[in-house]
Amino acid sequence: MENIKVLILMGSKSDRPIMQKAEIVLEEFGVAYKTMIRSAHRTPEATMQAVMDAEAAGCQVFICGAGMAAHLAGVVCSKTVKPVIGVPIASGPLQGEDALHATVMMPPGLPVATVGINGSKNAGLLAVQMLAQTDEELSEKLKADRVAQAESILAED
Ligand code: RP5
Repeated sequence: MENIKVLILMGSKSDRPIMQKAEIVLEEFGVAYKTMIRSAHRTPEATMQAVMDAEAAGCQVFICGAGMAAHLAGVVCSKTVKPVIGVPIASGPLQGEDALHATVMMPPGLPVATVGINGSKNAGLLAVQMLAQTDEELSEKLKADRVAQAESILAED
């Protein structure tokens, strides 16, 4: 794995259309990332290996998207002290209610920063904000993005 700042993991290729919104944000902000399909249940060993490989490659933030009994973010959190952002994905009959609870209700001591159901754009932005703590250029880009958002709302009158 080459140098990266963020690793995006998702439980299935069916999660890709949602998780691509996080990729788009990271690309817009020029943040190096890698995306992998790894499942807490279907590929537990490979998931752990991905976390270790990413840390060795300089990864500072993990973004994990999964649906249904979504344990991916929690399992990744068990293996790293880097921040983990969980994206509950609407799939299956409960349409993300299950994934939201499975992702956000971590036991005390193992925090996962959970965004809303299908909230992968915010996951990408939150990862950028975390990285911006030690990167003034990223911080300035975030401020410019907030200004652009406000201008776009005000222009809708
Ligand atoms: C979860 O089960 C995945 O994250 C996905 O959201 C859901 C369904 O997976 P597939 O059956 O589409 O592979 O593990």
